[in-house]
Amino acid sequence: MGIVVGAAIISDGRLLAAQRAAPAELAGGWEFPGGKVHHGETDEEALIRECQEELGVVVSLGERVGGDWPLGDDMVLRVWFATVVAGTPVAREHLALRWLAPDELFDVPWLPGDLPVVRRVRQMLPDLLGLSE
Ligand code: 9L3
Ligand code: MG
Repeated sequence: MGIVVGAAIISDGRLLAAQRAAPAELAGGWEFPGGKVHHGETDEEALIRECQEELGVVVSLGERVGGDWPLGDDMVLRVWFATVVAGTPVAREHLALRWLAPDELFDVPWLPGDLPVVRRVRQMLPDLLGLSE
């Protein structure tokens, strides 16, 4: 079972969404930036590495978003909230980036595997931002 990690990066109350460039069947879909955990690294190390590689930023990880989210039959997605502690995200490997306000979270076509995670992020966001609904 492959483990894929993703970052729900929050800044100024907005969530960073990234549009995949590849492979062809996923291109154009939006995701939490991240990628596969390599042998010998922890999930958290992998996520920090992926954010550096894909976005050019250093992130600090916060609370986990739910548990293992299925990605097909052979991978699971694990997502953490994160904040940027150095740099400004740029799309090094993605087609585009967008900072989505809470009322824009579903304005992009999320990858099917990421969509339920976005719903959970939506539920957790008020607490995270110190707001009440
Ligand atoms: N994937 C799905 N949602 C995500 C991420 C980061 C990745 N938020 C899927 C796409 C690929 C696989 O996991 O099928 C590995 O991702 P990557 O290493 O190509 O980013
Ligand atoms: Mg990736």
